Amino acid sequence: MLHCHEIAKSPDSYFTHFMEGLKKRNIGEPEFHQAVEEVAKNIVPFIFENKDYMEAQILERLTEPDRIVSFRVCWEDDQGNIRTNRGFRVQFNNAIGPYKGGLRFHPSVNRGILKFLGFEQIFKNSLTSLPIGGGKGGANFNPKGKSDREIMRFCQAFMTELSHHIGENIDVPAGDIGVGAREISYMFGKYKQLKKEFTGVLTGKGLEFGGSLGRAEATGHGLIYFAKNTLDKLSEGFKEKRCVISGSGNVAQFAADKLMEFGAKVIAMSDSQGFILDEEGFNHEKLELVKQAKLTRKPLSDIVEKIGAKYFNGQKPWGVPCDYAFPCATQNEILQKDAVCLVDNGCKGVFEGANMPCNLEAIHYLLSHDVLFTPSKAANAGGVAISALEMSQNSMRLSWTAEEVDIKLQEIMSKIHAQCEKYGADGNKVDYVKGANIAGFIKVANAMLAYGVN
Ligand code: NDP
Ligand code: 2IT
Repeated sequence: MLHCHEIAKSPDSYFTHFMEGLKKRNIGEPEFHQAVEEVAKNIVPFIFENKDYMEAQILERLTEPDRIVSFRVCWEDDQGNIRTNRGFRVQFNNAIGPYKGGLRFHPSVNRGILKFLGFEQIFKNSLTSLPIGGGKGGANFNPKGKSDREIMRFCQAFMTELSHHIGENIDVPAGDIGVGAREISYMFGKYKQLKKEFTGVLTGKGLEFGGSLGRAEATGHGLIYFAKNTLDKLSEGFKEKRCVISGSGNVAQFAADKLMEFGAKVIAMSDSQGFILDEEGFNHEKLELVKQAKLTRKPLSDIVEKIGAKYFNGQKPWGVPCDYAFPCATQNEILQKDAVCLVDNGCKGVFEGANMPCNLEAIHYLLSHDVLFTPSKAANAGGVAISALEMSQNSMRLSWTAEEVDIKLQEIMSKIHAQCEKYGADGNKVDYVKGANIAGFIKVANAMLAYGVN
């Protein structure tokens, strides 16, 4: 094995050697390779100028999770059949606080996807300036088509095992795809019963039992506050701007809500089956129909007539001419060909609400065509930030008003923007990818340096 000073001749050779090693050690995990590559492109040149980080092997240590637990989740469906799923928790890094990150229930969930999400979460959580480390978990369980009782039994079985690994000062999960307030409630109830304690072990809880006002809205609203910060800098605004959103779940709904409040025209939303195009623009009544459909896990095609819009089955919305695009569904939903479509149709900004919705080629294409681009670890950090504030409120045993939380959310998103400006300054522009990666890295890396070798 080559030692770091032997391969440290140039950032390029270090990067190539580092990525080769990472891919060899993490076979069959393309999403994890992608997330690390995006970060390493910025961090390798940075650690060349800041050799303490290189000598302490911080990048190598940061890309190896502290631990991963994988477990069987066994439950009974309504017909009395025994069903088995696989659950995970990736505890990636707790240098600056307890592991923190969502739980995803989706049939695609596997170890590599949760490692990419947990890795991203380290940097995102650091950017919030709050004391939270990085983690992620979930199961390859498909909530679609399941009865409420089946969802309950699955959540309880999942928590029965997960409860051994989490705690308010150890690891505090929350929601993600397929996990909202209902699932968090079932899991919280089970944890409370098993441990005989009432502690803030999950966030995104119901308001009656320790949830924070504004948490449900936080990711989507935070995304639009962040986008507004970037547009303010360019003396641009949202008024009458054509906005296309992918997804129609938690993040997408509240992104749409805030965009409408800022006077933008939300003309498209999507789900895993297709997209709705409404040239008039969504209003609150139409958005309410989307919320109700998604609460009962129905496809958008069911409500398209009521909304009075066009429906495009099996298609993504990136061919719709727009000013700004907000991918808020899932990873790798904007590939290079989609980026080409967006640019050809006049799109001037892409703001990531989902985690890693643009692949590396798409990001490169957008940036080289002068499209404003903000990466998820900065732009969607509002959700986990308010989760951290839910933890604070639980510790203090009090709750803040919706207005107080909203003001804090705006301040946090502005501070993240300022950190991106500081570390991503590029002439009179800002490289938000570089800024978010370096700012997120420094705090975690300094904590790791302070701890010595462990
Ligand atoms: P939800 O489950 O509430 O909604 C997900 C939406 O995305 C649904 O409309 C769903 O379609 C669609 N979708 C999911 N998977 C796919 C897929 N493989 N292909 C196409 N469409 C898909 O999840 P959230 O809104 O919570 O999460 C959306 C994204 O935001 C994820 O990337 C998540 O990691 C990220 N995120 C979430 C945060 C949160 O606080 N919830 C915080 C930060 C990031 P359908 O309705 O048909 O299933
Ligand atoms: O990706 C994310 O930041 C989340 N799913 C939210 C995590 C959290 O702990 O609130």
